[in-house]
Amino acid sequence: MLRRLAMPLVSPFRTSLGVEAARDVLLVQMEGPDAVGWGECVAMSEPLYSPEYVEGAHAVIRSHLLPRLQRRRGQLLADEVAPLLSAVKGHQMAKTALEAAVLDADLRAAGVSMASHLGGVRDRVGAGVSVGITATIDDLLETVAGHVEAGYLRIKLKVEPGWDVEPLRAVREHFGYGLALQVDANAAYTLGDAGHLSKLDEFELVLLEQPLRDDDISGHAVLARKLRTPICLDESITSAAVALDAIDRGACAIINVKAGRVGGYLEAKKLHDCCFERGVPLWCGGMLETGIGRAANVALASLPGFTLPGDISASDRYFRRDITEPFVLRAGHLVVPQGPGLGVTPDLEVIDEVTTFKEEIIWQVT
Ligand code: SMG
Ligand code: MG
Repeated sequence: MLRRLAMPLVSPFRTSLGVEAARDVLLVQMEGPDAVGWGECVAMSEPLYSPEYVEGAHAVIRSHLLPRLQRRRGQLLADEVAPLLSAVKGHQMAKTALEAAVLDADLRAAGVSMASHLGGVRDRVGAGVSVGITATIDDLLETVAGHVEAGYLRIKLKVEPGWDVEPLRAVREHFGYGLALQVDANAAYTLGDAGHLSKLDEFELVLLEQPLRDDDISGHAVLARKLRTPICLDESITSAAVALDAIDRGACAIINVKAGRVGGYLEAKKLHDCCFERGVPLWCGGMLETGIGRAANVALASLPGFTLPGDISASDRYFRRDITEPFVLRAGHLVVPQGPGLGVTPDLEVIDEVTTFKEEIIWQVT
């Protein structure tokens, strides 16, 4: 079954791309032979972060992806999903949701947690928080203070031209240099801004995330040589192979890993393994996930190469009421679920309350 949910956010989230006031979530609920599996599609409502968007993901799943899985006879295994879907170009987030649902169903039936299946080595993961662009510097300082008090291990500020040096100076003056601080531009700058971006070096940031356009790997390599601040790529990294190419070309020193952006948790694991081997630090990105996507991210972040705190905040950072048991911040960490599959239980009553659309798709296993 495909479901669309409308989840109000506790406060609007502004980035260089626009403002999100509610999360329009697409969920895949797959009835496996022995268990129900869940997958969350992380596409946003508009195609601004990436070319994918919720309506489009829904359409491509219904018309092009599910039929390719349904043609396969017998019980479908999670590692067959990506090869079966590979003829369809792009649509990584839609593909990821399907693979995640199949994987969750398989693992729940087998009694194995997603973390142990992927090769997790930690029972809790460090939590960072992403702070949107605020109306004033005072609002920003107040927001950051709340997150620091809550115990988040690092703060990420969204930046854009006109909202970078000044807010960073204010945060450093107020909280000092002991605070782990990084910024994310969501591709809002050009190489012509290199001189301006080098002013960020004095703030001793952990990293500068995706300053330039998604398709500009060579531009990032040029910029990286001009800055002291390490460059981290997000939007540009669409597969393990692209990640290796970007690293080899000196375009980034750190990678933000999002399964939805690379086409699945299994591809994300592959990306992890290559980067871990090369000693490239990783952290797990976020797309304002509900408990379902968050559980999968927490499992992924428990792999050994995830050495920096991720954008995996507690559920209450975004939602007053989550659709699974909430993830709670404990001494700056989230506990990795150990139960079968995602290890969290989707609350059908709550899910039904926020569901705006349901589409039953008959799964013909012959
Ligand atoms: O889940 O905490 C989260 C969101 C983290 O900032 C975050 N995500 O570019 O990394 C990113 C953004 C993408 C979503 S907002 C457009
Ligand atoms: Mg980002």
